[in-house]
Amino acid sequence: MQVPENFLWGGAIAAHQAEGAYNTDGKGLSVADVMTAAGNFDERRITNGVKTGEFYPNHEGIDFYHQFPEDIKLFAEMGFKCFRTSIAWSRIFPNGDEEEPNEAGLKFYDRLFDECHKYHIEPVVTLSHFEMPYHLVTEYGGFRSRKVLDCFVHFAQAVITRYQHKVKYWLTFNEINNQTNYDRAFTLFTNSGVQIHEGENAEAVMYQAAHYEVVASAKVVKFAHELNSNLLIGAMVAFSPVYPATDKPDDLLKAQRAMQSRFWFSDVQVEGSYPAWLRKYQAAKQFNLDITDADLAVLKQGQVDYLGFSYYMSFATAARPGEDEFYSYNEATDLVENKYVPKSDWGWQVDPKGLRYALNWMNDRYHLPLFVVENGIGAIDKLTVSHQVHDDYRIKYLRDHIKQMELAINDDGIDVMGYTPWSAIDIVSASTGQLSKRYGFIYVDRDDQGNGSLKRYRKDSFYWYQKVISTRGEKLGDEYADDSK
Ligand code: P53
Repeated sequence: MQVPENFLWGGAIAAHQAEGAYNTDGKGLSVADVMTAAGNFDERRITNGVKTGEFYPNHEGIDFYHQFPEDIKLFAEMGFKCFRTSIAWSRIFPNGDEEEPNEAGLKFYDRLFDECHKYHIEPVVTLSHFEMPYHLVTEYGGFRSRKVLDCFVHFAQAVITRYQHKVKYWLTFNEINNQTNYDRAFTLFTNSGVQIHEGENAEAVMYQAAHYEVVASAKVVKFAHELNSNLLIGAMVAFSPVYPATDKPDDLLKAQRAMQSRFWFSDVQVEGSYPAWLRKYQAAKQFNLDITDADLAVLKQGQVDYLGFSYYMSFATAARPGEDEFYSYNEATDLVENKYVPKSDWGWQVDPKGLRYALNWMNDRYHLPLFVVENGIGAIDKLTVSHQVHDDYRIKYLRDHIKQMELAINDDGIDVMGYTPWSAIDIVSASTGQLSKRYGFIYVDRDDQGNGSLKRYRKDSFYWYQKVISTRGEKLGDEYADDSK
């Protein structure tokens, strides 16, 4: 089985997890710059500004800011057709609310995109990937404020205008639906710059922030379409499907509500309007949201061109005893284990067939081209004395997922634009801040405390992926055991 000729094979990272240089060339602090490192199962702490004596892994990242020419050369060696990264908002608008952009920040991305084009690698660019200017949090409370909607649109207009001839593929908000997990401080903070105060209803705050984001997204889509008809603007959701735990009708209704709760974001971004159930739900729960008729009109004018999504794992849920008629879904409390799928060392349920399900589910619902912009497994890698990394577990994970994607393309007839596994190179983990939770094809010599030479080494998966790309997905390495059957 192969994928089409023009398929965009590549790899993905995000600015804040790789670039480092957190205060270089006029960059302002971002939300990622005030988050400490954690372990496999605890949360990163969010400090009140940058504190001396704390370790902030994103401050140095993997120094991609300075080493990107060498890294892109390695991506080209693997045969990448595209490279997904994000623009660090606070390089361009250090505080987020300035009128004029920071030219030094803009120049950095000119150099980065030019370097990609040198090797015929198409940049795929996320506008907001967990790295909004920290000043927007302290001054306005992040996306709980309509002011921040305008700041984002201003930022997006500046960079889309500047790079329109270098970047064709854009994504607005990374994993905009992660905040369905509104009880987890990390998610609301990284997605929206929102911190919940004592006594506040986090679910209501999430719906308000996300509303401003979908309106901002629509404004950006409209702007880009009017600016240059070559541009393609996508939405981006985390696709963890939520399966019903059993065949009980109540579990099915619960799982359906879970899927509606996780995907109303893309429903709005694709359809240009809110699903009816959600407006009923928000009214019944008396969330009292600022959603105006003018906003609803804006949503209609900015429907996305394609849907990007991440796929790492699947979830399962069961109805609670005494569930009310809303089957309200709270991701922090309503997930159950799925005994049919194994877990990674970080507890993520590994389920390759869920990717084929994801592609079919979104194709049935949205009828838009789909782009797998993240997929991968975080694992501990060992560098041998001869600087090799035998990461057969990563090869197996990616191989099993690519197989399912190829079935979706070839047997189910789904339009998949490309595949950019997470991550092109080892970077700082978003949820834990660890470097030891590695995802890359390229090993970076750095540990969780920030020690190491930052030297890059090709892993076994590097050579494996090179072959996958050069055979258009035909040679997936059948010597690696397949227990997905
Ligand atoms: P890390 C939660 C669930 C699924 C994907 O994640 C997630 C998250 C938030 O961590 O994030 C995406 O590094 C995200 C990337 C992130 C990657 O998945 O926590 O878009 O920034 O690095 C992997 O193991």
